[in-house]
Amino acid sequence: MANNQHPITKDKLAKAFSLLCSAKSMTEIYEENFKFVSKYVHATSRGHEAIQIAVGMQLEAKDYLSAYYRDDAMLLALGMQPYELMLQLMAKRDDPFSGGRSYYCHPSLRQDHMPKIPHQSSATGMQAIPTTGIAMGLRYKEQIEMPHDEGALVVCSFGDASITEGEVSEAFHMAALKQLPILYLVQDNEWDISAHSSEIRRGNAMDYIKGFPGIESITIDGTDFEQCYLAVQKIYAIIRKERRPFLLHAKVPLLNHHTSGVRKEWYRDDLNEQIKMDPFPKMKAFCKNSGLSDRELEEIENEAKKLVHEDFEKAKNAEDPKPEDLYTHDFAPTTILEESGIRIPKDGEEKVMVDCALFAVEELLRKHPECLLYGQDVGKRLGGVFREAATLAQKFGDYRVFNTPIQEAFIVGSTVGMSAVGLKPIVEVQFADYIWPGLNQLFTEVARSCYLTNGKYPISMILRVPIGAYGSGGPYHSSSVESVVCNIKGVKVVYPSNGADLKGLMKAAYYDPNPVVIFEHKGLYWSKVPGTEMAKGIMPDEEYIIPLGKSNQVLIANASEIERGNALCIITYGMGVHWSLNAAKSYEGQVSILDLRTLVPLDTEAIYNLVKTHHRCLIVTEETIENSFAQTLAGRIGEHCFEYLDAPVKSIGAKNLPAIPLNSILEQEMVLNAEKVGMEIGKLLEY
Ligand SMILES: Cc1ncc(C[n+]2csc(CCOP(=O)(O)OP(=O)(O)O)c2C)c(N)n1
Ligand SMILES: [Mg+2]
Repeated sequence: MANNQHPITKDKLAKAFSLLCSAKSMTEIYEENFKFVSKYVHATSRGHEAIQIAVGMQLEAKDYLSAYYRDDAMLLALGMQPYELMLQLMAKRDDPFSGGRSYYCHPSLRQDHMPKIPHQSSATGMQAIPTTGIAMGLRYKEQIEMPHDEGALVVCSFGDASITEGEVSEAFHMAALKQLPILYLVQDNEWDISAHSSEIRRGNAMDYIKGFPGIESITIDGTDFEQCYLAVQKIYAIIRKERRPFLLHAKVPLLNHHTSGVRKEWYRDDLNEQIKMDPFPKMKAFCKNSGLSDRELEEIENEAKKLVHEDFEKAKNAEDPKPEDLYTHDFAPTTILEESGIRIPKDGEEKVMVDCALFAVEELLRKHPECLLYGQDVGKRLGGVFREAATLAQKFGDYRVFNTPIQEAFIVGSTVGMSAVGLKPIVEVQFADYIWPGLNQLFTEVARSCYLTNGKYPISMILRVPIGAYGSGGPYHSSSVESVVCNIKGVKVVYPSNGADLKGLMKAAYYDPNPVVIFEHKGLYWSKVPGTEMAKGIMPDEEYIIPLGKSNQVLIANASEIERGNALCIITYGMGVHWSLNAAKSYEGQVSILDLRTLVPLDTEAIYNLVKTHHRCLIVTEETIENSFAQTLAGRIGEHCFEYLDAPVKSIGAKNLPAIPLNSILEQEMVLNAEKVGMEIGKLLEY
């Protein structure tokens, strides 16, 4: 019974009851106005309110939350107003989360006096990794004694069916391994959409979590507010103090539709049973037992209803986004706009490309405690399978430079959380061939965060990706993947051809507030491939920085050849630069070469200017050519420079086959080389 000695004081209980009434009224008003509100899909908390309110009410401003699409009662408990939630329901301009870009109850919050909510997608279970990344970031700050909020915790909320997503296990694994201050709240209503738990799982979250020693778990009746509140209170206290993970399994009924678009009558036979578990009458009874009178409760209920009705009308009349609102916050603005520092210092040392990257990272780590590096095998003594991070763990410690398990999704997606707490992670997937398990996180969580939070949560991270074919790497250590990555809007993509550029671009990527993928060609790392000596050279100084999106002309044809129409320009990047430079030796003075260095954003100005003066253009890529970045570029050049062209824009790359074979004869047949590029130059000059 709640009295003023009880942890749930009468005031708190009245507040909780009021929140439940608001959430319930919201479901009801949405139902009454179904035709109007179902223009945009929504789901509501009906049946889940008690646990959500218990979790939301006890969060503090220093905490972090990932709430899922059914958590509207939890958002009310944080202090959000029905009106604010309804602005998102109707996708209005002032929707505080996304400005009308995302669905109902897809929150993101960054206000001093409230818990913080970074972006999370609508993809079930995918929030587990970013949210666990927040907890990892909080822990890191504590470990290296950066300024931090003592005892801050993280809550990751999801439904029972979403935890069967594979990526959730990566998050649990890391939370258990690193003992992170996070609560996983699983709201178990026994339903996926229409698939009942009896059809799609053997055990529940409690069984599953046993596979992750170090995560304590309890199961509760998620409709009993008192039980929920006390359990959450206890768990929060432990997490705040002991810094370790928990899973709370709350059993709840789903009393409303799955979503506005998938109606419960279509597939459910358990509604009469489930209604008996309704938390509303239970909460009311608890309130009465605790000394709230019928009149008080009625007043609270009426008050909540009134507010919800007023807010609904107000939200209906709120302004819609304007067409021009579409274009804001795709990227956060960067301050790095000019090349600066010294590219070739007088007393500089010659370094291979891989060491230029290593020094760049070392300089960043030395300067910025918020910089850290993790990925497979980058820590301890090895320092990366290419030794691209050699010595860094010894120099900066295992908290800052560490090995992860083989979990590309976690490596990539955790940066969302790291960035949300003010860190700047540099992470790595071991080979481009293995980027695929991380691409879901890159696309769904990382790339869209800035845009879908209306600029509140840009993700500052670097993803280093060793790439490229180089001496019989075979089908799983040779692939090129840049076209796929360039297609993910919201990510910048860098692909340098030499060490000086890699160092300067790594710095710009670090200071860029957006996610940057850096492709680093394995064949250029040590200039071991004949003809790639230009990839090594004098290493630039510490201040050297190259803005993203600026290409570099690495070969200039003779003005007289250009004037006579005897020249062409090559647009290329990565290994293509080296093939082209070597091929151009047979056409002295006739070839200009533009090294793009950055693929997104693209230096279109330099490209078009060069094409307009040369009238012939060859695009060289290592990728298979069909549907590639290179072909798109050729199309763009055709569109913008048509009147200036004396020949079709030609793009060349690898043969269109699914994989680069192991056998060196087959590999050479498939991939370009200087000779093949030379032949194309000849043909294009003669055109
Ligand atoms: C990756 C992904 N696959 C499928 C969906 C479609 N989907 C939306 S909700 C849902 C069911 C999730 O059930 P659960 O996690 O138990 O949450 P509940 O809706 O029951 O609260 C599915 C399959 C999705 N959003 N994301
Ligand atoms: Mg469910």
